[in-house]
Amino acid sequence: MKKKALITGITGQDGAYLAELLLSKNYEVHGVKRRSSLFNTERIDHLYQDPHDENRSFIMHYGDLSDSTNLIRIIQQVQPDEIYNLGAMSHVKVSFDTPEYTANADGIGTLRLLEAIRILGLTKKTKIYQASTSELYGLVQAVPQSETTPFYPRSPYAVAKLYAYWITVNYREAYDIFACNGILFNHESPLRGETFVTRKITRAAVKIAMGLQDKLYLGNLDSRRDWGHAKDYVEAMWLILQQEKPEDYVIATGITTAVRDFVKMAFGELGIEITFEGYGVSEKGYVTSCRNMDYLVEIGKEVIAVDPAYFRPTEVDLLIGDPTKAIEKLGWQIKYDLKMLINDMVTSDVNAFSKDKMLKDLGYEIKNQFE
Ligand code: NDP
Ligand code: GDR
Repeated sequence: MKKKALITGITGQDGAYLAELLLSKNYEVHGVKRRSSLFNTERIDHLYQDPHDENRSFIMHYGDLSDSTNLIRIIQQVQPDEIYNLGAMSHVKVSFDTPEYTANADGIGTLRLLEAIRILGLTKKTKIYQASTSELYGLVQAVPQSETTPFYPRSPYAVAKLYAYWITVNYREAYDIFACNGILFNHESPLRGETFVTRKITRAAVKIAMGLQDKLYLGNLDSRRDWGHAKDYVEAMWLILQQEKPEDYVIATGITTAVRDFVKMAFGELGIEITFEGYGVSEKGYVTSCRNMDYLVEIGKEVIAVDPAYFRPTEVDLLIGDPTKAIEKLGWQIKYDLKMLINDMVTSDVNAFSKDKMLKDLGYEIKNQFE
């Protein structure tokens, strides 16, 4: 019998990589997908299997973390061995605009899944992974941050995830559910949403190099993040649920980098050198050299500027995780360093935008997108 996994947030970055991983391990994979007015399955379309195929192992269910009746019905029908709760309103800045919805989906959504397991009598059968986050650490208490570092959340998103973290621990202790938190630090990939800072930067660097965009506006260039590759991180999610005892784990690289340096590295991957001048909102980034003959960016051109619209009411300045427990207990391995991650993202964006560049060169108008 194949193991069955249910993934909420399957249409997101991590959902797509995790679905691929579990299918490669011969799981029957079920995903919860929200109804949207346009297709929202681009990241998993390559995994599609015809619903008329009786032996298919990739199955989608319409659903939403705000609807407990729907979650109970799906879990009853699927009877999963493992649930991965990756669904969330995951954008920290947007959570300040939609705090109540964020609390509902990210906080109470987790409770709804745990209650569904209990109501359906699956506490001995179904293991659950909760997508917890380094945002829980928020205002720096100590570094590097480990499983024992105190939390101090700094956004409606992080506060909602704090509830989800503790309700997961509580249901583990109260009802003996195999429920675990993965406290994952930032992880990125070519599938990363376009409004998170890394993907915003790699896309813009490529578009600027190709003459498709003039300038990139960013917020806080000083904040530091511990960035890893999503492919490595979904391996950790799976490992966490394969242990004998349910426990919580920090997943991180242990290396931190400022947003400003990520910008330099992304442009550097394209052979373009950027120098920053000025301070705070007046800081700007200029092109100081271009080694790649395919890209005709002007030397001295101002390509980076700060727009305070991207500042957060409360910021998380420094994240750096200590993955010792995961490495020692799970045998988790980090395969991508930051340079490899950036190379993967930039290469993918070069492929994606080469078509736009060709169309522009032929005289077609290229539409801009909201960022
Ligand atoms: P994404 O934003 O890429 O994906 C989020 C997923 O959740 C999407 O599939 C989205 O659906 C779905 N979703 C949103 N709201 C609901 C809802 N109300 N009901 C059901 N599904 C919903 O996030 P990531 O893949 O990057 O992250 C996965 C999880 O890990 C999230 O919970 C995130 O908070 C957490 N996390 C992420 C980290 C990171 O660095 N990436 C680090 C630590 C934690 P749709 O496609 O329709 O929008
Ligand atoms: P984060 O990721 O908030 O850490 O949450 P994001 O990429 O949005 O921001 C990282 C840092 O970059 C600064 N920044 C900008 N951020 C965005 N989005 N856009 C900008 O223009 C910009 N300029 C500077 C931010 O201020 C911040 O300091 C991510 C999400 O995936 C969460 O779901 C997850 O829990 C955490 O990572 C770990």
